[in-house]
Amino acid sequence: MEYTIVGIVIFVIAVLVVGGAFLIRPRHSVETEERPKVEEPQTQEGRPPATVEEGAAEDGGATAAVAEPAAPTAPAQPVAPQIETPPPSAGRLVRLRARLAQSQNAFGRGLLTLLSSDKLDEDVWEEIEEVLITADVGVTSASQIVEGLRTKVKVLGTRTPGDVRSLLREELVAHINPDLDRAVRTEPHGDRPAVIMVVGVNGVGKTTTTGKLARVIIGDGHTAVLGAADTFRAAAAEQLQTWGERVGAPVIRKEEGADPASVAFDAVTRGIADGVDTVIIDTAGRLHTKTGLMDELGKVKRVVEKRSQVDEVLLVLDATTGQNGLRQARVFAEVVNITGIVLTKLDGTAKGGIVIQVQRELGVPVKLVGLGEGPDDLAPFDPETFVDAILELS
Ligand SMILES: Nc1nc2c(ncn2[C@@H]2O[C@H](COP(=O)(O)OP(=O)(O)OP(=O)(O)O)[C@@H](O)[C@H]2O)c(=O)[nH]1
Ligand SMILES: [Mg+2]
Repeated sequence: MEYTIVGIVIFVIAVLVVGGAFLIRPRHSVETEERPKVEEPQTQEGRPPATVEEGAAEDGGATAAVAEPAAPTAPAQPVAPQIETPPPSAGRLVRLRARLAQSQNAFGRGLLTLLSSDKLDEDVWEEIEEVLITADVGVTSASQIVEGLRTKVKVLGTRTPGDVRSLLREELVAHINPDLDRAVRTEPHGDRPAVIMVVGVNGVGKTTTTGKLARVIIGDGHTAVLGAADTFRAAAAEQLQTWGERVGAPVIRKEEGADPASVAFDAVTRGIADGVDTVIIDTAGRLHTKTGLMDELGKVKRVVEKRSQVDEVLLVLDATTGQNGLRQARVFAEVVNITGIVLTKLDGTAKGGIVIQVQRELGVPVKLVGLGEGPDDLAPFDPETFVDAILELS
């Protein structure tokens, strides 16, 4: 009986074990067959993208944007300003001559027409002198030019249009004086940079010229630091900063109302530390008294000279302002030792004769001319190219 009970128990256990084996089928393989295949998003390198948390853990969150590959636009990253490479300065006046020819048309054409008159009588010579004076050549130079032309015409006898042009060309070039040294001194002295101060009354184009000159220097393969010593307005430093950033030139600036001399000093100190070739210092034009002007510019110069010599003091003069501009230029020339003139806005005036007058009045050469508001519209001045443009000679 006992054997029978044990046998029945063994049979029941056997039935349960075998039945369970059939009933409990592996679910895993079914699932893999039935679940639709989901593509894992891949990065370009073929790796699955990191999650925000992973990116953040690895590099402080800098790569967080990578965690959202499906997003059509990634969040904007701070973009480093694009540094421009300005063109070299050589041949710029030739390239910009069309602007000169345009604006000086009245001047050059008027003279050529009068000189080609059949009869050169007293009235015609007077008219010629008037055209010269109207073009801001100055009274003394105008009468000397007329004298020179009268003598040459007499010697020549007959006059072809070609003769007239070359007579006039010769006379004008001689009055602009091609022998003057017009090089802007931008070369460093050993471990000291060259220092250029840019001065002039307000609105003439000092800051623009400082920016354009930095581009000339950098375009010619050298380096520069800019000093924003016009601390009258915060906007002045801002304006210069924009110029500097475009060409990668550091701009030294301080808060509005800071001492201009200390800005200039810091700019030169930075120039020495960085081993740059040239430091250019933009100054303020809003000075109401001659004493104030003398004090400020004198101090800037003296303080700069504690670090490096001042190689150039460039006086910026707006060519459209005529006699008024000249009067102001004279005041500057009395308080600082001007080494060169930058004549701006020559693109917007027919009064190019001011080149002759300003050199004569101040006894310093025009070294650069501004021919537009574009960043590369500043050109080294060359008397022959200038006169050829006025007379439309190629
Ligand atoms: N057409 C033309 N405009 C120029 C030239 N040079 C400068 N300008 C313009 O003249 C205006 C005054 O230039 P700025 O460089 O700000 O003059 P600034 O002497 O620094 O003026 P302040 O800082 O106020 O004393 C700007 O609108 C310049 O774009 C030039 O050669 N031709
Ligand atoms: Mg300015």
